[in-house]
Amino acid sequence: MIKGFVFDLDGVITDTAKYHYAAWKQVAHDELGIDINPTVNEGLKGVSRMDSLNVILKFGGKENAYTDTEKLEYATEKNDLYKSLIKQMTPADILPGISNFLKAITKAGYPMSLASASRNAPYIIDRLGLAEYFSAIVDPATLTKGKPDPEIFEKAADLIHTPYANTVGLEDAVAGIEGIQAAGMFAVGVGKPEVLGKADLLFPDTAHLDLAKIEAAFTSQRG
Ligand code: G16
Ligand code: MG
Repeated sequence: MIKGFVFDLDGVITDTAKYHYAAWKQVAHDELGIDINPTVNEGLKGVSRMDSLNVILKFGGKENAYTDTEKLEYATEKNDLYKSLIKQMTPADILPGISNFLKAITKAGYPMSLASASRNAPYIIDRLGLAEYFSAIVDPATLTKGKPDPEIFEKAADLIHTPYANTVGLEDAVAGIEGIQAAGMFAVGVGKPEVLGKADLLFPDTAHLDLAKIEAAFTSQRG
């Protein structure tokens, strides 16, 4: 039986990707002379801040052009810009269906925690007015590896004291689905079958998330 839920943030609860993209686009153009596009942006989703910078530098053929100190400066500049953009977020930025889905999970008595790679996650959850639903938020600064490693999902489940085999993870990215499954959890995907075909259960978008369907699929696959 299901004992708890762990959630990704970007792409599942809200769309922060557009703000990350706007901030990286500006820093990449102004500071690095690299023009990124939506395809590059896809590769930044769920990826940590410094790893995102490395993806951009690789795309621009400048992997070895900067010192660690310079890279830290650019990452900080991006984050300052990003923070100024997310200041405008409100509960209207919660993705469709998510508020009701979180309410249904709470009503059913399952604990929830957040498995986001973003160091800004607590601030965003607060801006969205969703703090009451999450018992815990993983601190990405404590992680040694990024998704698809299962570490972030294991920490999220540990924080709500649920055995991995009885924990459901929600994700919109392939690396996230892989991490959830590597932790032995039940992976619920939000997105297209061509991309997230490996998920244990897939919904086309957040508006279609349905707790009863998740419980039924979990029971039929795991008992
Ligand atoms: C999110 C975004 C990534 C971002 C990462 C780190 O991951 O998808 O694009 O680079 O967080 O964010 P920050 O710079 O705020 O620490 P997730 O795991 O919520 O999908
Ligand atoms: Mg995501």
